[in-house]
Amino acid sequence: MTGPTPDTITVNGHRLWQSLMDLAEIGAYDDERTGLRGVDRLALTDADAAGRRQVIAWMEQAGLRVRIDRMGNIYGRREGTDPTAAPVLTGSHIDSVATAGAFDGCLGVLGGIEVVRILDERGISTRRPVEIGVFTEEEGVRFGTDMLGSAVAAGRLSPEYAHALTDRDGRTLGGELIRTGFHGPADVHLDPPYAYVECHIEQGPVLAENDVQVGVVTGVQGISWQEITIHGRAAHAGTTPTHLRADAGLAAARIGVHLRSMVDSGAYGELRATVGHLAVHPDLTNIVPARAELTVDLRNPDDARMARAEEDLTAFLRTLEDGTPGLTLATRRMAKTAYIPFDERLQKVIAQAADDHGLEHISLLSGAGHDAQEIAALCPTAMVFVRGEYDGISHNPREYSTPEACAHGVNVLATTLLRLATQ
Ligand code: HGY
Ligand code: MN
Ligand code: MN
Ligand code: MN
Repeated sequence: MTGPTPDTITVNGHRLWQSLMDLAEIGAYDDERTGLRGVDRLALTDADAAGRRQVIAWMEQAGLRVRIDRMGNIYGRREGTDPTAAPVLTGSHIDSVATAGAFDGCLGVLGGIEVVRILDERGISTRRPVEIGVFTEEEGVRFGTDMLGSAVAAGRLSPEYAHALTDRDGRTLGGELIRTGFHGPADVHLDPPYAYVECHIEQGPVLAENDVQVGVVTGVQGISWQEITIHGRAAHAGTTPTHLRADAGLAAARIGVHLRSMVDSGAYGELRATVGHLAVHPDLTNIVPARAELTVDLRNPDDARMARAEEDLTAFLRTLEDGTPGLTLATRRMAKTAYIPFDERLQKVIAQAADDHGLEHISLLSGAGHDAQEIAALCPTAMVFVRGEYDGISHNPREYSTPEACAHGVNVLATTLLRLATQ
């Protein structure tokens, strides 16, 4: 049957948009260079804490019962008629990178709250409870491991490991949870939900290229993060002959070039490699760098090819070290996740909801990491992608989805959650 059925529900797109804009003002900054307004709300900073308090207020206004666990994960719960039934879970994250837009993660959290508001306004009760999760440190850019809160909730990482992680100023995540008041009492291990569906911006160009409004996500590619520290020898840039140098800066540059040659070789399938952080010390024009630090972000939908890329990079680092007297390299594993396929039955429920809303949709793999890839260890999991403008740029103040695109995605989420919660 095509076309709207009674459980094809639509949300209040204007109210959703307003809450997205209001939340984006918390941690907002003006980018002088571009004149754009960005968001800087790193996990467990004062801005993130203020954003969390705002989301909790909206959850409580929507009648949700709120709990906070030892990782600072926030859950808002709308009871069902059968309190013994496992809940349908939705949600995402509101922590951001330092140069963010208004939508990454926030759309999934505020979209979930909007779904609950509509269920109440329409007087719809569901057998299953509906819960909205707000997961801590999804971005991983402050404490170095991404999808951290959801990985602990799903039992892949321990709270002790997470609490001990430090930011670049040496502050621990555990200490920041206490300082901001988000070291909650609730059990950090999530009871397996009935299903988890997350709505998120695509953060890429595929939906727009195919001129469709909604993406049914088939899975998330694997992620490998490591930090490399290179120790060389400081030396005068003018007086030191090249053959006497142990140049840490040069070694870092060679690693970046080698990563690109690995990608271009095609030997690692659809490998993507990024050196996002690079610092040399003492970072002065006329001194050969004594030390360099860089991060390597690898992505690959094929776990075997990812493993081979990591091994070959390690071998290259050894060659670099052996080939330069006085140079030593140390690596630190920051994050590692495998390719995660999403639940096919849930993907069909999402696709049917999109059809019932008359929305064109395609299936696609997620290039970005998401909390859903962690929660998938607990229950059937899938995602709804929302189209982005400007080639889907993200992790940038230019990140933008139209009010209509956001409403389309959350309407599909709402109808999907309602259908699952009445099963
Ligand atoms: O890194 C990622 O893919 C995600 O945005 N945390
Ligand atoms: Mn995100
Ligand atoms: Mn992100
Ligand atoms: Mn993500």
